[in-house]
This record gives sequence, C-alpha cells and structure tokens, in this order.
Amino acid sequence: MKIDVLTLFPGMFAGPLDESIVKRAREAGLLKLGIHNLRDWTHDRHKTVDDRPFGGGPGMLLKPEPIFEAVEQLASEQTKVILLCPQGRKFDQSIARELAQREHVLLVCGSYEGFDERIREALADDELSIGDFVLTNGALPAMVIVDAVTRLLPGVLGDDESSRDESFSHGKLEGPHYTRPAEFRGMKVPDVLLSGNHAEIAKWREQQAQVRTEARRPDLLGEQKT
Ligand code: 4G0
Repeated sequence: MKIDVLTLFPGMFAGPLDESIVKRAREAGLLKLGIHNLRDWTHDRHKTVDDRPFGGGPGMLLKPEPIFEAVEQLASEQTKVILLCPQGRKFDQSIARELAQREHVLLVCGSYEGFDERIREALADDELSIGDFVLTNGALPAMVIVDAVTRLLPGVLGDDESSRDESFSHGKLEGPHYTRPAEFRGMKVPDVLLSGNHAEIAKWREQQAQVRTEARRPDLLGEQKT
C-alpha cells in the first residue's frame, strides 16, 4: 500500500521509519511511504502556512490554501484522507486493520492550534487521534499510525510474529511470559510452564490473561473492542 504524509516537519520522519520492520517493509516494496513538506504548496516568499483566527483568540490556524492544493495533488478518488488532531476519533487496532486494507492513505498532520474548519469539511474523510493528549504537531501520531498499519500488511511479519498478534487481538491482555533461565536471581518460572502439559499451560495462560485484564483493563472485558 501507499501512505503519503503531509507535514510541516518532514525531518522528524527520518529515523523512526528507517529502522526495523518498517524499514524492511519499505525495502520489500510492501509499503510505499511519501513524506511531503506542506510549505512546498505555498506561493509567498515567506512560505506562510498559518494565520490568525477570525473573531480573535490565541494561537494560529493552518490556512486552507496550501493544504487544499497539496491534497488535490496528492489524493485521488480512492485515497482515504485523514487529519491527525486531538479532536479525532481514537485510533485503535481495529482502525489499523481497516487502514491496512486500503490502497492509498494520506495523513495530514496538524500543528499550531489546529485547522481552518473548511479543511475538515471539504477534504477529510476521517479525523484520528492517538490518545487524549496534545502534542506540538501531528508528526508523531502519523508515525504511530504508519507503524501500526505497516506491521499488518501481508508479508511484513513472519508467521510467528503474526500469530502472536492474533492472540492479543482476541480482546484480552496477554499474561506473563518467561524465557530462560528457569531461575534468575531467585525468581522462578512458574512450574506449569516447565511441565510439558500443554492443556494445563493453555488453561493457566487463559486464567492469567483474565486476571491481568480484570486488574488493568476491565473496559476490555465489557465490550468486544478489538
Ligand atoms: C490539530 C494530534 C492538530 C489541532 C495532533 C493540535 C495530539 C494529537 C494539532 C490541535 C496534535 C493526537 C487543537 C491543539 C497538532 N496533538 N492526540 N497536535 N489542537 O493524536
């Protein structure tokens, strides 16, 4: 799939998306990633992207003209255009799965105090937030979404990694896991995991997942979210 990102800070994207699994996915051609500087669609000497709000008030807004021109150039009919802003619907694993089915996604990063409302009305197919907090701009949320979507693309993860994801997505948190040594600084791995009794191990894991989910994320047990 192709993901384009429109941002005022293209330099922030060098690094996080050039490492690890996303790097591999890009090299394999499974993810085509385009990072675009919004200032490239300005026409004035100062490359102005923002302006003061009508009616007064603090802060600045992203003005419509550069974003309209950029989106009109970068997006087609089939592109899903997404604004990243704290007012968006909360990004989660099910939205990541939905985006991973798309041919083309365009992520539009906000900054300053937000967007001129006409950008939302005329250009956005959706608005997403990665959580209830405010960042200086939408570049980090864009990278979070690129990462979460990329690892779901067919062929990106190995069979082992994908089936592990499957178990997390069944609506509960994972319980504890252990690797060698069987005893470390006096701390022992639970006997059941060393027993070789696969039925008992499965039962124990399910019970541990239930206990952990009740303690940490009771909201996951009420509704089936993921
Ligand atoms: C639009 C996303 C964009 C409006 C973006 C800020 C957090 C998130 C921005 C604002 C962002 C998130 C109204 C402050 C840029 N911060 N939680 N900052 N306002 O996904």
